[in-house]
Amino acid sequence: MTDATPGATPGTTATTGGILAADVLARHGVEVVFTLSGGHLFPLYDGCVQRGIRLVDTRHEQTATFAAEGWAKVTRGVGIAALTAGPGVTNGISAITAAWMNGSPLTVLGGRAPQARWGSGSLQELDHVPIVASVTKTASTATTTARIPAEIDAALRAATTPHRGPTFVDVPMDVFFAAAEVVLPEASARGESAVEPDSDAVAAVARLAANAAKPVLVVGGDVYWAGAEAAMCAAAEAARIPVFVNGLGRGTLPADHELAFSRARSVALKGADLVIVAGTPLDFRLGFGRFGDARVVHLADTPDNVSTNVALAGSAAGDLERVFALLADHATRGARPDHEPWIARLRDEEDARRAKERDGLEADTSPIHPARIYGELIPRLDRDAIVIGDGGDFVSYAGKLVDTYTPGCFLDPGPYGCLGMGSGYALAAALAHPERQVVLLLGDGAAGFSLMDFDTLVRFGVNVVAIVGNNGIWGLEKHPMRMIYGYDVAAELRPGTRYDEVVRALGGDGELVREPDDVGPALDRAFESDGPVLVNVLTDPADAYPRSSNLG
Ligand SMILES: Cc1ncc(C[n+]2csc(CCOP(=O)(O)OP(=O)(O)O)c2C)c(N)n1
Ligand SMILES: [Mg+2]
Repeated sequence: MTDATPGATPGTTATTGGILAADVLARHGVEVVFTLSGGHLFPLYDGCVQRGIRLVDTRHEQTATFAAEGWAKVTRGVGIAALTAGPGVTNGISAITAAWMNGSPLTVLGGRAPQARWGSGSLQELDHVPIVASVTKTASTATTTARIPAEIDAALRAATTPHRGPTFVDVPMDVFFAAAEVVLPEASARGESAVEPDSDAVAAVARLAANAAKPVLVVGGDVYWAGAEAAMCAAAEAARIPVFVNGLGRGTLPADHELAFSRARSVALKGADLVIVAGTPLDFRLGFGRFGDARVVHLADTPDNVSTNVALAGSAAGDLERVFALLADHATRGARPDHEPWIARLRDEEDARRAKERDGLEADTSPIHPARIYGELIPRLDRDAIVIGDGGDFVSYAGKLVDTYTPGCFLDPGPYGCLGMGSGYALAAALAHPERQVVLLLGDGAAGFSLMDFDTLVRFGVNVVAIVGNNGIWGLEKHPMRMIYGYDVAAELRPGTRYDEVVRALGGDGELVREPDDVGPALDRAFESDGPVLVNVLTDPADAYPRSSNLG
């Protein structure tokens, strides 16, 4: 070791692999690394301590990795998870896969058995790279200490370059502990690598929009990741196009904007003559891109992400902020049919459907109707409250009933649909935005995947209000199985389990609610309380969320 002086000036320096890794993270503005301890990672921990990067240690690598993805979702910066060799990395794979499907910028640093003895059967000796390769943009091993900065720098750049996604670097233990002299790479500015869209393609899309009488714009997560919400809003306003949001696109147009719609979605998508889908795949959430007789346009952040599911009337790929800026420019110049009758029709539909929701929101039946919980929660939410949904039917109600006004404020697992992301996302949201309300909605089934990580929420002293919709069943599986087979199996949980007492035992707070009128006061107490609180609401197991399909 030539120079491992704590606080040595970054630049040309001879220092340990762990400090080199931390230097690169710091240059990219990384403030927090989510992890769970393992000896393979000690040099990285030491580097983070030397360079002032906060280590947040969880109780499961799945939570650490979801927390890193959640950090990305609530900050739009890269999230970092450090996972120890072997089972540490494999425990993170569901969360890495979720980030892959969500296009979330995530870099996972893995420990790895020593290189010098590779093949001799060291503890936890596993080649992670081929295992994670199919769900990451890049996956590599830093084979020498001198390579660590370049490998991690490349991984961070790849993760944050559109189309964003997870990247992976593992570092053999002996390589991590050793020292090297390296010139550290310069960190790149955010968005530097965004691709300029083809202006002719955008002009063709603008012509389609200008000829449509009943257009609809569907906005997804890549608009959020691109920071393109203002440009999108300007384009929608200039072209007078009704907007629906999808996934992490929620909040890019505030729910109370005059062009924002949600409940009228099925009517709009069936009745439209043009559907422009921006920054989200034409997947099961969007009927695989088939919208009645409408022509379909796909706007994506890279050419590779333009859908091939359906014949498209038009498409454009590249920096979505630029795409919308160009569309707005075209819309302010040309003539177009009057969209106001179409907008008014959708507004009538929206209002009628909202009016029908009142019964559920105000239901005073016992056992409690899940919608009643939202009837109590919604008026207590700030405009920038971060709401996280981890569960089945209980969370489907939230997806429908909770309106989002601020970007990055409604977090669901995305198309991978992995239960168990809740505690990790909540941890990250509350650490990144300690001044905001963070509400974690949990099905009782979903709660079982990560309830132990309320210990982490307690240790880090974060304010999270968790609400369990406790129906004693895996509702989103039980009801559909009954419909198909006339009976169900493997769908029962124990009724009335005291998840609130689990959280109390871990050092947080919690209470049980059995009656509808007690929900509101319990939520008031939870929002006033310091640290994590779990409000365990016993709900009606007979209630099934009305849906047409859950498998896609
Ligand atoms: C990791 C994982 N395992 C299983 C599933 C399948 N699954 C989807 S919804 C659901 C039921 C969720 O039950 P709960 O959280 O209690 O919510 P409820 O539907 O009862 O409101 C299950 C098991 C999944 N999506 N993810
Ligand atoms: Mg349940």
